[in-house]
Amino acid sequence: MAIKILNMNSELGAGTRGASLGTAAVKIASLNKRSDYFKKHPMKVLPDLNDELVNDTNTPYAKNIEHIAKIYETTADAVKETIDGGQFPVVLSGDHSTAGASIAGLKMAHPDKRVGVVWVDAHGDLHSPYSSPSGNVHGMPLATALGHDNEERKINDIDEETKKYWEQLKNVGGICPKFNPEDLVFFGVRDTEEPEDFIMKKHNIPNYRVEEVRYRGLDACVDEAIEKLSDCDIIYVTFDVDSMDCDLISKGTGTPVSKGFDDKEVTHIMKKFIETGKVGCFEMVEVNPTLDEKQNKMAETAFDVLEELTPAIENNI
Ligand code: DIR
Ligand code: MN
Ligand code: MN
Ligand code: MN
Repeated sequence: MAIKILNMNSELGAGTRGASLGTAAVKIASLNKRSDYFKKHPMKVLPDLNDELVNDTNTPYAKNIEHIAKIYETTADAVKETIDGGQFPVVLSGDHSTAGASIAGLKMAHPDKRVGVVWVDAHGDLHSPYSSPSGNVHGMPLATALGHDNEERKINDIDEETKKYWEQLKNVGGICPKFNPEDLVFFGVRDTEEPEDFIMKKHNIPNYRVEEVRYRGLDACVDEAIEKLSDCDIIYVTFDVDSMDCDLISKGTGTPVSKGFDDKEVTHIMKKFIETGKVGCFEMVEVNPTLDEKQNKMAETAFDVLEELTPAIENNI
């Protein structure tokens, strides 16, 4: 299937600004590699609200949530329209908060289908405003899609405004939940907080850690995860670049974490899911070139991964 790139330069969900420059950095990487990737594939730039930030202290347990609620609508609609138009949405976003919107758009396009989610990330992104220690919404996209508040691990007494917008995030497209925790698999998660561990344990969500993948082998782990999602009709794959090892690759991402995958490993993992033919949306997030200590290495690596995965999408879906 032909891909369409949806570029949402969101950065309001991250703790550090600069993720909005991620896609531009990936584009620079492609040009430096003399690739015509961004000429060959149509790209729609979605309006971000980065300049409209007024007061992020209003809602400290979900910073900028009012703006992020608008970004959710825009992103979900764009994903749905792309699918309805017979194209495959590749979402290139800034911070990871948009992933909840992309899952919403996928579900809106396929309301009767069972959605599975493959989350390649150093983080669990399962927080709600009730449980988040940072108030950064990029740590919450899975909770919006799963429709959970994690009441059992409530630490924040959230205000009415946050509550209102949080309900909006969970109900984008008028569907809540978009998918169920039994249809979620993690790869590379290694930096979580207790409220997230609680959810992972409660629902027995598999997390293929870097050591396990290397010990058992990539194929054994991915085959098992594919089997786990075998009852799903359609799969969303998300690639947070901090799933990769920040010491090996680069620290050009908002929350770099050591001991992650290398670029070949993440590519192999995601390619195998794409080869099932069931993937309906792919997203790549959290490149932040302002934090890159190796010039533009994170964006270059992210571009390599994207370029490797694209023919798999075009040929298998
Ligand atoms: C942390 C970091 N768990 C938080 N989350 C990140 O702020 O909620 N997710 N970076 O990608
Ligand atoms: Mn993430
Ligand atoms: Mn992450
Ligand atoms: Mn953390």
